[in-house]
Parts: sequence; C-alpha cells; structure tokens
Amino acid sequence: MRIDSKLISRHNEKFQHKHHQRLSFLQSELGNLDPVIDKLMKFQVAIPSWALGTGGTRFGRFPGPGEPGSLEQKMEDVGLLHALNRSSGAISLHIPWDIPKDYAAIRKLAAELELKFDAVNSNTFQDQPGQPHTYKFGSLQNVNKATRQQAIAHNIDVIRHGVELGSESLTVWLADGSCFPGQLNFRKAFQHTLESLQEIYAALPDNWKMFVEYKAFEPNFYSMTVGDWGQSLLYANKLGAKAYTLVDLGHHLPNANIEQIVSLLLMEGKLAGFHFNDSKYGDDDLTVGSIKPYQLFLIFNELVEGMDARGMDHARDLGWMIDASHNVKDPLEDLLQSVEAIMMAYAHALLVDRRALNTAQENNDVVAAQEILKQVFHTDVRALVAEARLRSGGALNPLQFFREEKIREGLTKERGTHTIATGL
Ligand SMILES: [Mn+2]
Repeated sequence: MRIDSKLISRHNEKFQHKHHQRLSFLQSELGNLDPVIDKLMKFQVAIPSWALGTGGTRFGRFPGPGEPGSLEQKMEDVGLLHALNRSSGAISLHIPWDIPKDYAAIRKLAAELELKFDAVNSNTFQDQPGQPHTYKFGSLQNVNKATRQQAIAHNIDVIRHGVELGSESLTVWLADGSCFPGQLNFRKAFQHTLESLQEIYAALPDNWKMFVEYKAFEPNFYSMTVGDWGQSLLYANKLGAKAYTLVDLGHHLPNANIEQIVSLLLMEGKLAGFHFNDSKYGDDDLTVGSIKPYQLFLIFNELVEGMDARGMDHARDLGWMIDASHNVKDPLEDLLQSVEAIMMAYAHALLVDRRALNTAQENNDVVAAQEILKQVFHTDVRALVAEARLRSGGALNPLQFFREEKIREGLTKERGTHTIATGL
C-alpha cells in the first residue's frame, strides 16, 4: 500500500491554521528556528524489520490483522511510516528472519520507498532448522570450537547479505553468558568471544563498522559475556578502529546513568549509536519516551553536546535505530509514537543554550544549570517537529492521518487477518 500525496496535502490543509498559530508562538518565544528545523529534517531513525509485527512475550502472542508476511511487505510498512513522518527513511534487517531472495528487486523497492538499509543484525540466540550445532550454551563464547565456527560463519554470511543491499554496519548482539555460578570460566568465555569477533571483524569491508551491543541480563541471568559498556568497549578497543559500542536503552541495570555512558563513549570516539526503546523494569521494549521522557532528553543533550564537540554530523555519524517490539498496540501506530518521541528529545537538545549551561557549570551554579535544562524540557516542541515534517512533505499529524485514512484496515484488506510477521 502506498499513500497518495494528495491525501497528505488535504490532511495538512485541515490542520494548517492551528499549526501556524503554534509555530508562530514558538518563534516569538525562541527566535529564528530554521537552523533547528533543518537539522530535524535531516535526522532519520531506522526501523527494525522485527518491530512491524505484534511482538510476543514468552507467555503468548496476539498477532494483529494485516501484519506484513514478507520482507517486501515489511519494507512497504516502513515506507508508509516514512511517507507520513519523513523521518523513518531506513530499515534494519535481521538475518535469518529477513533473507532477501532477489537483491536487485529489494534494492529497487527500497529506492521507490526512499529507504536505505541500516545495520544488518545477526542471530545466534536461536537455533535455526538444520543447523548442526546448538547455541544452548552460547555461540561465539562456546567451549566447542565447531559451534564457534558456525556462529562466525553466520555473521560473515550476514555481512555478505548486507553488502548486496548497501548496508554499512553489522550489529552483533550475543545472548551468550551463564545462568549459574561456576558454569563458565569468565576469562575463557571472554577470550573465545574476542577471537570469534576478530574473525568476523577481519571479514568486514573497508567502509563497514561493527557494532558490539551489550546487555546486563536476559536470557542469561548470572553473567552476560558482553554485559555492560565496559565489556563492550574492551572488545571494541581490542578489535580496532571499525568496532564500536552500541547502546540499547533497555539493556542496563535499573537506574544506570545512560547519559554519562553516552558522553564518555563519545569522548573516546567509540559510540556506535543507539537502539531506542523505553522500560520500567528491564528490557521491556516499550514505546520510546513512554516511561522516562526526561532521561531521553538528557541522553540527547549529551549526544548533541558530545557530537558538536567532535565536529560530528548528527544525522550521519552515528546509527539511530528503534529496537522495540511489544504485544498490545498496532505496531505502526507505536512506531509513529516512538519516532515522534525521538524527534522531540532531539529538538529539545538542539534548543539547549550551550553557552549559558557551560557558564553555569564553570561557576558551580547548580540551580542555573538545572533550570536551563528544565526550561527547555518543558517547552512544547511538537509544532517544531511538525514543521520539519511539513517542509519534508510529511503529514502534520501522522497518527491522526493513520487512523482517519484507515491505513490498518487497508492493509488488512490487502493482506488478510492472519498473517504473522517473523520476529520475536
Ligand atoms: Mn537492541
């Protein structure tokens, strides 16, 4: 399903008057906002192929109607999101859930939908049909060399698929670890993992990056072999210049100061990018900004400060992706909400008065520093984000458009009520 641009224009006309009132108010308060709007227009957040179907939990799964049943349909869903918000111009594929059968056709479809291929993701946390060795006791860390070789070969295969599509990075997230004390020799597990990653790293094309993602717990509950940013950074440093640490918001222990982690990884030139989601307790994979929007803003505040300090391009130099999948909302509505939350946090961070904040910090003026951040956080920037969408040809209110134009009903008519998207 493709969205007729005339429908978007009609929708925008309906909301134009109210929108301009809100934008004028912001401009009267904050001055010329064009530089901020330009940055918002360039910023793109990749959508993972596994977030387009209703996710399950280990207790059950309740698929919704009209879910995408193929890679092509998943790409069309991301194309729909991008047509509405103009900020979802990339898709991140998971291998083997989304192996393209015809690269040329997939590349052509991506070009039609104005989508790029973001990082490709390997999967050694599940056994695949016909696979000779099991990952029950880990993949790259496994005590059995043949199992490690199988996992290495899979990652190299994922790179090969990515090259065909024009991806430029491989994300490695490992479920490896242990569930009970004594189960693993930590040092041997680390060494095996490092040696395996080195073999994969050696297969990276020159222009590629490797993202080493960490996670504190789950599915292993005693130790994770890439358990925190320190361990990920150790691997990245030992691997070389093309290896980076990837931060997934849900992969920390409760109350971790993620904004500080981001700041220091940026300082070291080792931050790969982000997997956005939100959580109350653990790796809940909830909608971005639904639980802790202030934390999201503080993270973006450090991202903008740290990237500007290194002269980095906000839109290009880090990987931005959503990594969420849950079981109660329409996945497309949920992704529209997530992208909106990310754009708002980014807009807020762009509005921080850096010079005033620096002065407050240098003078130990704690109250002023806090007020500078709070003042921005409480500014309603929705009209600013909407204006960036409008100037890029998107819809002023994507969620309302999605509902009023009955997009899900249209997809259901096209695909039926019982399609099930591959993924978790
Ligand atoms: Mn992730």
